[in-house]
Formats: sequence, structure tokens, C-alpha cells
Amino acid sequence: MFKHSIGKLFEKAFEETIRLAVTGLSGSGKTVFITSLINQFLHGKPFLKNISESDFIGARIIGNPDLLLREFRYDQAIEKLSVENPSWPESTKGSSSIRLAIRFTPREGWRKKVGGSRVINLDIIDYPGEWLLDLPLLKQSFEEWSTFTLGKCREEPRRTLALEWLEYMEEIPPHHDFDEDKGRKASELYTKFLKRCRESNHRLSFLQPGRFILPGELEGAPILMFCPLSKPENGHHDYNSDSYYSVMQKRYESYKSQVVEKFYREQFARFDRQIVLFDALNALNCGYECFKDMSQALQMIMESHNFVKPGFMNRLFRIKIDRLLFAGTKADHITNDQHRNYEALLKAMVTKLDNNVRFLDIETKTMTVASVKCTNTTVTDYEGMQLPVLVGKPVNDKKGIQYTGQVPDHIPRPEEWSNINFKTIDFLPHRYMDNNGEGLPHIRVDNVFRFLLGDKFES
Ligand SMILES: Nc1nc2c(ncn2[C@@H]2O[C@H](COP(=O)(O)OP(=O)(O)OP(=O)(O)O)[C@@H](O)[C@H]2O)c(=O)[nH]1
Ligand SMILES: [Mg+2]
Repeated sequence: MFKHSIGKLFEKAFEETIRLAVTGLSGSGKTVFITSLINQFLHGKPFLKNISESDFIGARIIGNPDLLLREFRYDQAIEKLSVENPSWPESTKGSSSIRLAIRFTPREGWRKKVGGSRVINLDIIDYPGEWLLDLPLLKQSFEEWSTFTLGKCREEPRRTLALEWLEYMEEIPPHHDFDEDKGRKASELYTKFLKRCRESNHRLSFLQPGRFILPGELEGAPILMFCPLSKPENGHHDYNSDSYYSVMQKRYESYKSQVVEKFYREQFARFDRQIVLFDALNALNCGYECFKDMSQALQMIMESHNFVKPGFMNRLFRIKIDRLLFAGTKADHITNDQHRNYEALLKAMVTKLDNNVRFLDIETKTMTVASVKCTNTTVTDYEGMQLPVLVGKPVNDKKGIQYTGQVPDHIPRPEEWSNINFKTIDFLPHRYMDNNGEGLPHIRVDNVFRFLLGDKFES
């Protein structure tokens, strides 16, 4: 009895909260991943038993830990997967969070000796990877950012996609007095250009500022009304504080301090662990430009974790993240024999970047996962050859059997792209039936858990 109440006391005193951030570019699979992770916990015994020494007792959702964020709607996502004709959860905007309380009895350590169980509050925060692409702005003046962005717009495919915006900008001499309507139109056309980049066949990822595409609560706010602008030429030294250039410069600086810096200080700096999801298979599908652009975006995302490095960033904020996982998603879009190549490709992408970015005190890893497995691999006879193929329910295609080809095991060189015989398609999820007590089918979500959180459940 006495041991029990002491145990309760200690349990409360040592209740731990861990903030796990889940990020990735739009469509990378954040919502589906979080849904699967929560679902595995709620059906936790088999999921946890084989990944930690702890004695799992149970887990439950206890709402939203962050009053400033929307709640992550697990109930809606699982409902979509559970109905007769299941579909994927809707695309989400901005960030959201949810808290899971996980109760377990540690098998080791001094806490075990005082008896009772332990509770870990796992706060999962879903936020757009696009917002991490804004970090470099903190180091760039308006002039530098404008020069960099306008330079990128001189190259295809951006050049064509930016045409409407660039033509309009010819009507806006930077040294002229700012006109609110024209300024708004300029920023709207710039936003349209960014969205076009993302939605075109090229599916570009390196798009700044991130809030222009995913404004969250800032939709329509004047702080988002600016765009890159050339500095007035030499003959126009007389531009004043009411000119287009000056006004947009001021808004850019406000965006940096009131949006970008605020996000890093108030959210990012409080994360304990982070997973960055990216759909490298889709980038491969879309070709060289898309893949190159995604790699560049990934580099920016990696750099945003590098604050512990002494220097400029260190003065702004220090981050707590000590484990960081780069996960290639939708591994069920390829046949089993290609998983090794997918893994190697991801490793190559991250290692290449890792050479440029030193992670001090952050343990990093790459992994390929399928949060919700929708396919199986089988072998079929094709012109006398035994071909591995996927069997599942394709989204837009009646044919249930798909040959996806070879995933390159390295970053393809520009001249190799024409030889890539790889194509993935989207699949629908199978109906999820909760009544057999099992979690959603997945590939390696347990490994993700083990790397990101396993240590927290040991003692
Ligand atoms: N086959 C398969 N498809 C997946 C998986 N995860 C995500 N998808 C597909 O990818 C799409 C996007 O997944 P989401 O989880 O909504 O992606 P997101 O990152 O939350 O996207 P936004 O909310 O738009 O930022 C889904 O609608 C599915 O089509 C997976 O594990 N397997
Ligand atoms: Mg989402």
C-alpha cells in the first residue's frame, strides 16, 4: 500500500512530456503518418512490446496540448480510413497538435524500484515543411533575397511560370510611390507564381516565403504583401520611404521578425525530436528539375536544424532537438525488391547534404516507411521474365497490378534521367477494421518509433 502511494507520487513527479515534431513538404504524408503512429499506440501492446523493454499498459488521446494550435483530428482521419469506401484524409493547412498519454511500467532503472507505472505525454505537432524554407531569409537582406529569387526566375522552368508576375512588375518602377492596390496585386501574382511552381508538372519545392503558399492564420494579412523587387537603379538614388522598394523592404523585414523568427522561437525551439518526411519517389517520378528542387529544399530544412553551431544563429535561438529522422514515405508504392535502393537513394541525398551541414549533438538517421501499407508485392510472368509487381487499388486506374520499375540507388546524374524506367502511381487504402484489435498495416513505423522515442520508454 505504502509502496503503491509512493509510486503514484513519483509517477506524477516524473511524468514526462516529449514534443515530437512531424514536418515535410505538402503531400509528403504527415497527416497519414501521425494517424498511423497514434493508431499503433492505441493498439499498442504488440507495437510497443517488440520495440522496447517497457511494459506497456495503455495509451489514450487527451486532447490538444497547445492552445494556440488547432487540434490534430485523428478521429476524422481514422473515420476516412474505416468507412466502406475508404479514402485518404484531407490535405491540412498550417500546424496542429495532439497529446497522447502513454502509461507503462519501466523494466529497468531506479523508477522501477519505487513501484507503479510511468506516464509519458507525447505531444505530436504537425507543421508544414514549407515554413522551414524561410530560415535563410533571416540571413538575407531584402536586396539579397530579391537578387537571388529574381535570378532563379531567369531560369526554366521558373521563367515561364513567372511570366505573368514579371510582366506586371514592369508596371511597378521600384522607386515610384507605393500604391496599395498595385502592391497587393504584385504580391498576389507572386503568390500565384509560387503556387503554379508547386502545382505544375515540375512540382517545385524550393518556394519562398513559405507562408505565401501556406499562410495559416495570416491569410490576407498585409505582412504577406510584398514580393522580390530589384533595387532602384543608380539614377534613382532619390527613392524615398514611400516607394515600392522601401515599403516592400519594410514588410519583408517585418515578415522575418514577426513571422519567421517568432515561429522558431515559440515552436521550433521547443521540439525535442523531429521527423522530416519526404516523398522522394514522387520527386523521381516528376523528373530532374523537381528532384533537384526538392534536394535544395531538403538542404534548407537540414540547415534549419543547425542552430547549435556557434555563430550567427546561435544568438537567435538554441534548439533542443537531439534526434532527427529523415524518412522517405510511401514505401508501399514500390515492390519489396526496390526497398534497398530507395533506402540507398535517401541516404545519398541526406549524406550529400550532411557534408555541408554539421549536426552537432543531433543524432540523425534515414529510413523508408509506409505509414499505411496499401499494396503487396507479387511476381508475374512477363514475356518469359519473372517481374515483381504491386497489387493494390490504384486511385485513377482500374488495373490492380503495377510494375513500377527500378529505383536508382544513387542520385541520378543529369544525363541519366532519360534512362530512368521508374513510375509510381497512387493507391487507395484498404478499409481499416478496428475490431480485430490490430493497428493499421504499415512498413517500418515501429522502427521510426524505436529511433525517435524508444530510449524514453526504457527506464
Ligand atoms: N500508399 C500510400 N500513400 C500514402 C501514404 N502516406 C500518404 N500517402 C498518400 O499521400 C497523400 C498525402 O498524404 P498526407 O498525409 O495528407 O500528406 P501531408 O504531408 O499531410 O499533406 P498536407 O496536409 O497537404 O501538407 C495521401 O492522400 C495519400 O494519397 C502511405 O503510407 N502509403
Ligand atoms: Mg496534412
